Amino acid sequence: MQQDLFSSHQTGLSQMPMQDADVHYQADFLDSGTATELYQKLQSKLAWQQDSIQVYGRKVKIPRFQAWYGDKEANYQYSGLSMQPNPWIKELAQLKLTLEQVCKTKFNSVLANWYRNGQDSMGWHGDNEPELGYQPIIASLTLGQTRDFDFKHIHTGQKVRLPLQNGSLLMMAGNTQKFWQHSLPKRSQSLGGRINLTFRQIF
Ligand SMILES: O=C(O)CCC(=O)C(=O)O
Repeated sequence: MQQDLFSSHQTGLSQMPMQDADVHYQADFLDSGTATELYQKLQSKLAWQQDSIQVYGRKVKIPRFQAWYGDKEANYQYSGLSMQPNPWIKELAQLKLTLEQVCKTKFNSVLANWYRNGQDSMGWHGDNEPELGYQPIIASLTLGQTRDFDFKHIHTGQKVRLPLQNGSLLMMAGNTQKFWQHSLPKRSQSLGGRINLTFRQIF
């Protein structure tokens, strides 16, 4: 892998035609070779943990592994979990700088999600915790297996499906988290692993 891992990234985000939202997507942000290599590196290198949440009074393991990296003060509360950041590693710090230029904003943390197979998933939610601030900008990079990413408008119920492919970048901004929820549904087919990196600014 070259010195600057991401110097060859493409910039060509396209806006999705979604009302009450500001969503941009680029399928080939990283070329597939770079994305696959990065998937393998991060899968073995990140401090993955499988947390549990309370569901109807029962402790249930979430169906994916997660790791949180960022600046010291970037503590994140989410579904009753409090995540303390691991210090930046080289690959994530380089990506952060690249994505800050592309998205024209600052990020101080990244949530990494590792979906081992089609059974791993994430339920409906909005990234609207107070510490993400007003109109959060979230840069979401996919490495590995293509997975469907679903949006649902909280008032109209309208649904939009976007298959996120290896090396793709999804940027959500503006009112997206206010009016839309998103999820990564389970799949019964046998699917390979996927890592998703969501860069955020925690206030
Ligand atoms: O894996 C994905 O693309 C979804 C991640 C997500 O929704 C989140 O981290 O809030």
